[in-house]
Amino acid sequence: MSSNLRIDGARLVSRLMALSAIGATPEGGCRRLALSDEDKQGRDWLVGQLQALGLDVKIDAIGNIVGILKGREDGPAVIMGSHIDTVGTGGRFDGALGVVAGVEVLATLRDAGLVPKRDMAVIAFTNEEGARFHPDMLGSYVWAGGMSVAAAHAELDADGAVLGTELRRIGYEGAEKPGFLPAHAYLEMHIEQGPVLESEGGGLGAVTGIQAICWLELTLKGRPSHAGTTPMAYRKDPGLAAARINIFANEVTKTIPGQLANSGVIRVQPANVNVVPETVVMTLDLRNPLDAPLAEAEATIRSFCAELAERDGIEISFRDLARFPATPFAEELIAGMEQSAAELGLPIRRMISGAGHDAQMMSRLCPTAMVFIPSIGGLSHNPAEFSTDEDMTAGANVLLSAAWRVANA
Ligand code: HGY
Ligand code: MN
Ligand code: MN
Ligand code: MN
Repeated sequence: MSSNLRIDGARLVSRLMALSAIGATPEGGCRRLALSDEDKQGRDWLVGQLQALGLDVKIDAIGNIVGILKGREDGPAVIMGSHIDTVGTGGRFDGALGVVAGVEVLATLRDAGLVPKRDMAVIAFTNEEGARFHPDMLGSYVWAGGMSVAAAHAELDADGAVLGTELRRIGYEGAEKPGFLPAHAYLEMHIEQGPVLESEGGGLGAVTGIQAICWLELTLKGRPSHAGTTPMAYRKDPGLAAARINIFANEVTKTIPGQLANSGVIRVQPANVNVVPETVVMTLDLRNPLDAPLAEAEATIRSFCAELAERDGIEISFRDLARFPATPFAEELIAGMEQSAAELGLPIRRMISGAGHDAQMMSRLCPTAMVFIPSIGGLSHNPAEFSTDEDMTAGANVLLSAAWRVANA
């Protein structure tokens, strides 16, 4: 590839904006929950883009969408990708940018008449966010063999909708077996989703790996009673216990280095102003760059809950929603991202990813790395999520260079 080949930044941005119009929210973000009608529209749009490029388009049994540019030789492919599903308060860039950047890399090679030694592909994984179905990174987890198609199809959302039924409803239960395309390497471009790059004056991130993650669902069962007549000492109040657990999980982040905790879901039943709750379902999102301190944090929180249940006379049960270890990326690919940025005269620094990504799953299969671009204001999972055209173009040029190098090595 001539060293001055570049992606078409305007085309990259216009594709991203076209996708962003699907599931656009009044606040300026996107809401395309996995397997929703908006997700289907986004999928239909993407398939149309891949077909228009003349790529070989395949869909697997969990709805992962793959566009393949044939190489000169048969064998494992260099895959680029991410996801197009969003969280409920999603932005325009999380996931979508990595998919349209992969499309842009293949379009650029096609325009230049360049045929790589190896197949190159772009993939959009199903349900990366885990906002509707669990675990997160589900499509790449199934692709990487971590979860069976049957188990994934049986997953339920909070309203009892069945993943497999939803997949068929939107017409995306494909014929291919997940993982059908052997991977030589996986490269993902993504927004940082945090403040680090921007706070250091910008530049790109050569991602060294992804922190460990543990999502727990807690069901707290107490005794519904009258909020006016029941003396405090007589109450079995799961609502109060849930608040205590949330505060305790936050306290643990002060004693265990690198520990993060979030309680994003708290559902109270019967949710009446004058009833001491009967049941509370809450979630804990626990993360740490290292596995051992995360395990320590989880154990500490579980023993706090056991004591609380005993003392307050309530039942507390746990369900795993997601549990993935800290995941280091491949040194030669991280160095490749740095080399590509240097050749393009772009500043880049190594960093860990706070967020989970499909790359966390793909690293089970093949050498994997990511390139980050700055998130303005460090915001993500927020409609105000923003990255500049310039940074998107820079990141996609690094992706082009790094992917081409590994596809021809
Ligand atoms: O939660 C995460 O880190 C990812 O956005 N699913
Ligand atoms: Mn993402
Ligand atoms: Mn996300
Ligand atoms: Mn993610």
